[in-house]
Amino acid sequence: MFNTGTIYSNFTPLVKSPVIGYRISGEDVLLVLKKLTKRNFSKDHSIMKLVELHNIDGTILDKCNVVYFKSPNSFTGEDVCEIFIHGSPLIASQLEQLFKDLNIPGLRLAQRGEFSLRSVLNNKYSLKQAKAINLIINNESFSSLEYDKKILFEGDSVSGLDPLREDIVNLFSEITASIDFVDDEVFNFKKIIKKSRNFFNNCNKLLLKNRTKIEQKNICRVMIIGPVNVGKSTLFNKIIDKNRAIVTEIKGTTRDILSNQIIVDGKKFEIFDTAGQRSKQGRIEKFGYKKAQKLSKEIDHFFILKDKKTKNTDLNQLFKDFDINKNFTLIETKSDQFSYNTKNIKINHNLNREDLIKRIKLPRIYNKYIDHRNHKLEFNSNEIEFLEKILEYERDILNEKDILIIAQLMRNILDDFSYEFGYINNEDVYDRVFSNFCIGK
Ligand SMILES: Nc1nc2c(ncn2[C@@H]2O[C@H](COP(=O)(O)OP(=O)(O)OP(=O)(O)O)[C@@H](O)[C@H]2O)c(=O)[nH]1
Ligand SMILES: [Mg+2]
Repeated sequence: MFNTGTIYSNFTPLVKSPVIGYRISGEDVLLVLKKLTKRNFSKDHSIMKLVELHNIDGTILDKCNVVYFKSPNSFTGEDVCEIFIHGSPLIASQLEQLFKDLNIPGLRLAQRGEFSLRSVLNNKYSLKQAKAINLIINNESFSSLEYDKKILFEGDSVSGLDPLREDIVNLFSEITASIDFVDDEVFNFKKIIKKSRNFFNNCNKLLLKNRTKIEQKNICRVMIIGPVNVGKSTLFNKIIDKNRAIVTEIKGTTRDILSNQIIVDGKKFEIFDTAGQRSKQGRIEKFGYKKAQKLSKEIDHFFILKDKKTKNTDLNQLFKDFDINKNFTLIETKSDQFSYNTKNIKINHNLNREDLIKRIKLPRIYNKYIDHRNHKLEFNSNEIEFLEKILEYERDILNEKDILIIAQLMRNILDDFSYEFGYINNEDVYDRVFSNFCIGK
């Protein structure tokens, strides 16, 4: 599984950007640095240094920041260096060519995940923590992100699977011990089945509770609706901070639904701009309006926009057309042009984005619909899959009459846990089996 050699790879995408990062790990890091920079880094560990990188012919490849981490105080536990070249994919390709031209035996491009693998093999991280790093990068929801960060920073013991692993080690120890040493076989068998049933019941309960939590959405969907020309698209563009929707003085400018995801104060929203309501809609406009109506069932909150020209009949029509309960805010637009004497929220296109978002109370709307306090997770999605796999043993074990077969199935579960956590528990089991014995037995 473990391939030797000093490995290198970019750790940022190879696209035009302010910087591109390369990481090198292995015993020849100092040698590589010496050849690249003509300096000895052995005393300069964990310090960012601005240096020149030299090509083989002595010309300068780049002038950039380099940091060297001395083993074992690095991500992989080996000597590591990170090079932050200017963010040109061309310089990156020159650097990769240079790595080859250095002719250092064993210096090679890293395989996928090889840095993390080395960090696990060198006991810098547990397998679970290494997996958590990957999940953190790929997480789509804040609740999962918080859970995976906890595993990474605090270790395996915070995983919801850890107590279950304990249970299964105990159960397996008890079964193995009882096979050889218990006198009342029937009583013993019943006791083991009862404990197994409790174990699976607990797994089922946890699965049910956490699966729905993971599936619970964490995006707040907000739809902007209103009569034509009131300034819906203007508000939409301001909220999403882009000029996505066309804004003109022509009534019926927006015809299709537009949507955009944004994060405000760490809260995720999907904002929808819609075709305006009016009695004489064009064919395409009508089509778009219908699409918005259909989607309204899935919307958390509506911003209903009106201006001085909006009639009550227009508003009533909107309430008829869309699936709205009490989940709306009435907003009066163009307050620079019209004066209102109502208590409704008033906006105009001269407000800056920050003030606008405050005025329409976007973060508060999120809290109302998405209660993120309830989102504390005990498992991540991988662990939920694992739990489902474990539950496939339930029927076989609870229906089995032969204690030896039950023991074997328990052994399989234990192996699955070992695989999940990245270690084999033989010692754990032996310790418990024998510590449960009476002296002399
Ligand atoms: N004075 C003033 N004009 C505004 C304001 N907001 C929008 N407008 C103007 O009103 C017109 C319509 O704006 P839009 O944002 O396209 O309105 P809409 O509701 O999306 O219109 P439809 O897509 O046709 O339904 C444009 O000419 C805007 O420049 C505002 O706050 N003040
Ligand atoms: Mg519009």
